[in-house]
Amino acid sequence: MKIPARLPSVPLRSPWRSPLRGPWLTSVLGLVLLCGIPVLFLTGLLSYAAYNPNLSPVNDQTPDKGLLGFYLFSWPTHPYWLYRVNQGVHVTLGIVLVPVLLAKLWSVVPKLFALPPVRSPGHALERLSLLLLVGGGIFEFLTGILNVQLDYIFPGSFYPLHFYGAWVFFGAVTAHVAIRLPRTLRAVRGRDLWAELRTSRTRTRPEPDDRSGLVSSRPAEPTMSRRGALGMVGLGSVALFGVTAGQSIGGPLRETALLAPHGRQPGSGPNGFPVNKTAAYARIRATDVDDSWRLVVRGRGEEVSLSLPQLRQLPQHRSALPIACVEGWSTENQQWEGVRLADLAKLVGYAADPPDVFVESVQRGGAFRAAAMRDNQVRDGRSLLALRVNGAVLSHDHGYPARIIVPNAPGVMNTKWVGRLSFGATVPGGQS
Ligand SMILES: Nc1nc2c(c(=O)[nH]1)N[C@H]1C(S)=C(S)[C@@H](COP(=O)(O)O)O[C@H]1N2
Ligand SMILES: [Mo]
Repeated sequence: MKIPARLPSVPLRSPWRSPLRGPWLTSVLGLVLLCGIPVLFLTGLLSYAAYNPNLSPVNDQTPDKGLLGFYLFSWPTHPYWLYRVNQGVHVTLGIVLVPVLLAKLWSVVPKLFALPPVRSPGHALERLSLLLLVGGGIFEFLTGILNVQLDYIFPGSFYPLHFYGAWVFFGAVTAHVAIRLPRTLRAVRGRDLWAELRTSRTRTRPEPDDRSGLVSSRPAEPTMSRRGALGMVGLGSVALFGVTAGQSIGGPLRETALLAPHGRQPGSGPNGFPVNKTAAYARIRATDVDDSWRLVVRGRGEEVSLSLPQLRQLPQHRSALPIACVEGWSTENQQWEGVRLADLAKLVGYAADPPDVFVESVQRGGAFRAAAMRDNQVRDGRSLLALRVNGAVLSHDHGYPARIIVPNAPGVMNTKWVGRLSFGATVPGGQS
């Protein structure tokens, strides 16, 4: 197509002039997102279930999640690595898809600002669904990334925002796919991907205008080929993968996780693995955890108080478990050693079937100072009140004198600087 040097003046001159925009490019990017977003949704729902949010209001304060929480189940303790993998996939995939999401938004931007804004009731409905789609997508990616980067700037807690947002976003995605999939597949088949990847910038032509609203009505000369555009997005994703995945995979790759806010160099020795909140950050005073420290265990009308030497007198057990945080970073297996939660339940009247437990830290304020665990987690022989790790006493930052470690549980359940365990009907508002 020959582009006239001067276009005749038209009432609305589209400011969107990239010759790359068109249904094919949008559809290719859309299909990549279509593969990734369901995985994000599924791993997100599992991650939420892993909190046992029905043990509210301690674990989660999402109001009226009843309907959306229909699928919740008692989070299992087997396999012990499931949460670690689930969260690694969720966070890494979410970050890797960011360039694809941005490119997709760029490719449809003429439609988002199309005029007139509303042409008919049907068109109004479509625009509203696009608002939920685009708004929901940006919201989910933004809250997720901010949380991973420990930027808790959003109002209220991350969990309800990200959880409700996920349903809105996924609902909009489902509707969008239902409406657009045939057109998308047609558009993708309309051009040969391999031919496109061999087309240089100078031979790049706009897609034929199919009234999709994506193709520019007055395209400029290409400054890059479609191959270049897709390559840029792909390289962006690969680069993000490279600087993120190490925080979940661990080992020598931990050093490569440049974007990880936590523990690229967690130090050496038995306690040399990443710390989330340090003792100083959690404002644990020396006097909170000195020789005056006691563990209070409550149960069936009984209460016992144990000093650290007394805890050491109880049978000690080992379990090799990772810490896996909701933020995607995790540690390799650490060798924990301490007292079984089930044995502590026995001390306060639960000889056979230990119940749920409510765990409180000596930490006075701040998030994560308490958590509730279900009976299946208490019953597992690998669930410990750990006193030692990798053959040494716990460091202050890892929760000295005692912390919880439970297989397959989110890191946040592994309360540090534990002060009190309440077994039984002590979970405030519990509805297990
Ligand atoms: N008392 C207390 N326990 C806590 C936390 C906390 O801030 N305070 N952080 C939790 C979170 S979110 C995680 S991921 C793990 C991290 O354990 P680590 O710092 O030993 O790696 O501890 C958990 N236990
Ligand atoms: Mo965490």
